[in-house]
Amino acid sequence: MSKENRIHCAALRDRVMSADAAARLIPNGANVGMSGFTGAGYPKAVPQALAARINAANASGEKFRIGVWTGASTAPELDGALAKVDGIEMRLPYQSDPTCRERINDGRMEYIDIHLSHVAQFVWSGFLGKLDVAVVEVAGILEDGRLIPSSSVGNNKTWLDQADKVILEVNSWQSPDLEGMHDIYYGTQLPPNRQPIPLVRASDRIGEPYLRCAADKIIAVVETHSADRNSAFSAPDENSQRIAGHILDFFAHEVKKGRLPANLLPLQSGVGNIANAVMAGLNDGPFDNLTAYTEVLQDGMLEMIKSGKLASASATAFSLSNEALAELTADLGRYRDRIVLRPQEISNHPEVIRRLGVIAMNGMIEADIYGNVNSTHVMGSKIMNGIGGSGDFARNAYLSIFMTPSVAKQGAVSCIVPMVPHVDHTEHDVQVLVTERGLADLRGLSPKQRAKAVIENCAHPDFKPALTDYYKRALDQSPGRHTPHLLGEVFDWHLRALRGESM
Ligand code: 0RQ
Repeated sequence: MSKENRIHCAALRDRVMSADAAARLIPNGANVGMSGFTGAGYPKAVPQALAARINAANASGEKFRIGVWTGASTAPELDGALAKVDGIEMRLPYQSDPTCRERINDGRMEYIDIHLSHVAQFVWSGFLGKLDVAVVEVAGILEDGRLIPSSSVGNNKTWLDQADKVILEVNSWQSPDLEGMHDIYYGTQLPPNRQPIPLVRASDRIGEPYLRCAADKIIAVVETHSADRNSAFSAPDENSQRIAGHILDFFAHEVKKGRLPANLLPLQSGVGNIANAVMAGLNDGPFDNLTAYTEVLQDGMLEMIKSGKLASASATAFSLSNEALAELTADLGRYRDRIVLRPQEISNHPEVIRRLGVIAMNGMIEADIYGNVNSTHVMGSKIMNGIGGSGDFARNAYLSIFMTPSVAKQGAVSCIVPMVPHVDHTEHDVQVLVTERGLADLRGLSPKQRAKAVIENCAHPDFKPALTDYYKRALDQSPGRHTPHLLGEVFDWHLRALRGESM
């Protein structure tokens, strides 16, 4: 496929129109399934044209709002543009946009924050209502109408299948060499007809490289040439490096004990700078011939493929800096053999994650002394991003690791607390907690043993006395001594932090 001519299907060439014309085909109140996952492969023109249309409707006193469903987070041109004009009635399943966050926390936008692996089956089963329109970015259209996916797959297969009408954005900025990198599996079914997913190695290809869409549903094709969000990563800071160091030491210990093979197990890594620092640590570390079964492929993993440390990586999306993207594009032919992009119902599938024995590593907002983790709600009520894929992986992984600096907000807030005010990952799903202070291996420990390990290994020295004091008093006064708590004061911990009081 050439860089310029991306639409090879004659029937669809007739449906090429402007983004404004395509946006006019989306009715008020529609549920719209958009492509996009961690700032990659989202539609760039139609959402902005729609936002302009909504803005005009707002000015004339007409209320125009839609439901926005995606793979995961997108970018200012989609989430930002639509949120700014108050155009989103309901958002799901994950966002990380500052304007969306503000609207959700102000109570002006509804948000359903769900496991990313659940979205497809929720839509197939109709739990989320009817999907009216799909707006999906692709890298090209073949003569027979099959679609070359772009830099993310996310829920695109489901959107194209379930929506009544489809708008395609054909983005010539996406490399034509992406063709062949994707693996779209069409074998998933709802119970009771479900069959095993035949994926036994992280790098297996079990589907086909193209997305299918019935041509008669495609109501518009919009040509674009626009870059993905591509945000820069900061160089690993001291805390991230320390966290990475603890994790690497732990892996070495587990290999020595015979609990992990010498090339570890397929790695899953969340987004952000700590995750990237862990990858940088692994790149310089002693483990070779590694594999990844993850949802997002960041700079760190690309670097590991380049260096030869990572033999293969399976994901549903890229999330790269401009420099890493240039590196990928320059050598896509070579990277294509080592990278597979899949629908998120497969990249995050519990069956596959459990079979492969994935090592899951995700960030968190805070953990409590018993190992429950809050990944989403600051002060228990304000959404940050969402659970994303962290639950899909943590619950089903062979080894489930959560990491954070021991303090947030310039040291004012402890990320280790007596009881988390919102639980995303329960004590039963959290096996290892890591801060720059150290690592607590919670496997095989009772609640009281866990509390000691977490306070001792993970808490910041400024907060250790208060946590120890709480735990001791709880042990003495709690109505039950299995997981001791002082319920009357447990949330005062957060309220005191909010009031800026010392602990
Ligand atoms: O806010 O920038 O306003 O100061 O939370 O914190 O330290 O920059 O960490 O970028 O790694 O994000 C859990 C949010 C961590 C992320 C979370 C404040 C802190 C800052 C961000 P400011 P950092 P990170 C793969 C898997 C859920 C989804 C997931 C996340 C902001 O990892 O969204 O894992 N995870 N998906 O100041 C108050 C605390 C705080 C706190 C941090 N204890 N109290 N504020 N912050 N700790 C990806 C997908 O699924 C798509």
